[in-house]
Amino acid sequence: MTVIVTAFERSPDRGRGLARDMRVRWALEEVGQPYEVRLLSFEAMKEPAHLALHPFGQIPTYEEGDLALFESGPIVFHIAERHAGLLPDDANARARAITWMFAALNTVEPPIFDRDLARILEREQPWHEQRLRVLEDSIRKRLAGLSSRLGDADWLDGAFSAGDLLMVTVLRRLHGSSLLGEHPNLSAYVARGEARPAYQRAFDAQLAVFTAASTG
Ligand code: GTB
Repeated sequence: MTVIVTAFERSPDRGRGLARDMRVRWALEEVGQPYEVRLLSFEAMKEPAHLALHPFGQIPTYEEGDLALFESGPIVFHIAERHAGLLPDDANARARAITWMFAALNTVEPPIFDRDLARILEREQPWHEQRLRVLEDSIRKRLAGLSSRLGDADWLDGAFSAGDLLMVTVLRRLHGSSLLGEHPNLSAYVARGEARPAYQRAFDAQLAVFTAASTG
């Protein structure tokens, strides 16, 4: 059955793979599931046809036959549950991998995403610097906990899992800031994720969309 994922027609990240379709593409590549992409303009995302798939008018969505999902976390979870390769078979190890998926999205991503938003939307505010410091303190606390848990392991809990996949996509947003560099083991962890062939196929696919939109 054909899987269809939605993505930005023209991603504001200019092909850096920071939009959340990237994690869905990566998961599909990891499990060897082919997919098609429906590209959407910002206007099309708010039209009834897309709102029927996504109540908040965002990307990504996932369609597979008569199943339609929104939210990158549950989409990656669905892919990981249906195909081998992203969740361990052992029940306890599986529960721990799922815990890391939630930790990436609920605990680590919020201050990282808020910092990016603040840098874009609140730059002119008189309290901008103060807010940035608060968010960066919060990120530092999360990274310290994560770094100490990861230690010198390759992945968060044994073999690479959907928990690592989500965590790496979250940490990638810190590229270009010194925050990640404060923890060499986390920088190496992100680099390890990005070196995976499935990651590279997903990255190249989303970059090709941006390149085509820029040259077309
Ligand atoms: N919680 C949802 C999920 O995980 O799927 C969040 C989905 C979401 O934020 N989607 C964004 C979107 O559709 C794109 S990914 N925004 C359009 C809108 O809300 O109208 C967020 C994103 C946007 C831009 C960049 N960037 O330019 O770097 C990175 C990430």
